Amino acid sequence: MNQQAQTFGIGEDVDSWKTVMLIYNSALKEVGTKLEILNDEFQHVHQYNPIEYIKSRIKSPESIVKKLKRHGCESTISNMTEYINDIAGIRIVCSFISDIYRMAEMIGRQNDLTVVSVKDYIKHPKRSGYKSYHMLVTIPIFLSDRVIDTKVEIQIRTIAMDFWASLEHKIYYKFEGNAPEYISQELRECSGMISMLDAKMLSLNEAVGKTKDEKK
Ligand code: 0O2
Repeated sequence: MNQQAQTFGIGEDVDSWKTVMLIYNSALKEVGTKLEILNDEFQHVHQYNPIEYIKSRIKSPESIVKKLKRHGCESTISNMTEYINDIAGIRIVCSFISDIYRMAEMIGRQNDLTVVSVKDYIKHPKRSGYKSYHMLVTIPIFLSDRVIDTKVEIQIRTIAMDFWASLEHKIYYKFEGNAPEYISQELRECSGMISMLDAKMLSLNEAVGKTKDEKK
């Protein structure tokens, strides 16, 4: 039977909190499995793992309400599914910057995923110094009587970018977004150091690869 896919936030028989959470959780499982398969296949072909680790989470109700407020929207289920893109979020942490783009390309080639948008905060860091590669994708979730295209935000970053982002997140929230300028400035400087570290690690890794090839 061919079922017509319904996009979350448009088809309004997805009305209860529990149903919505069941669907987002299913989307996280589907995308998580896909990523593990890609990583296993990569390991099999290249004897190398591009992914260090994967974390996934469902956004907390408090964060959803806060974000809706920031968007100037009422806290309703339909606003939440329509306007909040990162209710289901997966973070892929890679060793090297080159792995990030490799992963993004592999994800983009998956036929049953639709890439809705991409934000490259590595090439274009945020003013805070934040760096990461974000992909908003939808994945069809097959329920017993309908198919729901569900949004998942994938953040791909290096270990160093993840280290910076999680500390900056803690500091930012301590000051509730109003950190003194010298702290923001120092965080931006730390972000620059992280980029140098990432670049250095990548060049060392490439140098080691070349040495290995020459020995063959
Ligand atoms: P939390 O608590 O991590 O969930 P959009 O509606 O998608 O266009 P949005 O959501 O602001 O607007 O998009 P963006 O910029 O892609 O940010 C999404 C997420 O990226 C954030 O979710 C953070 O997780 C992370 N992020 C973005 N900017 C920063 C930053 O400057 N520092 C840190 N540490 N993380 C950042 P939330 O909901 O804001 O927060």
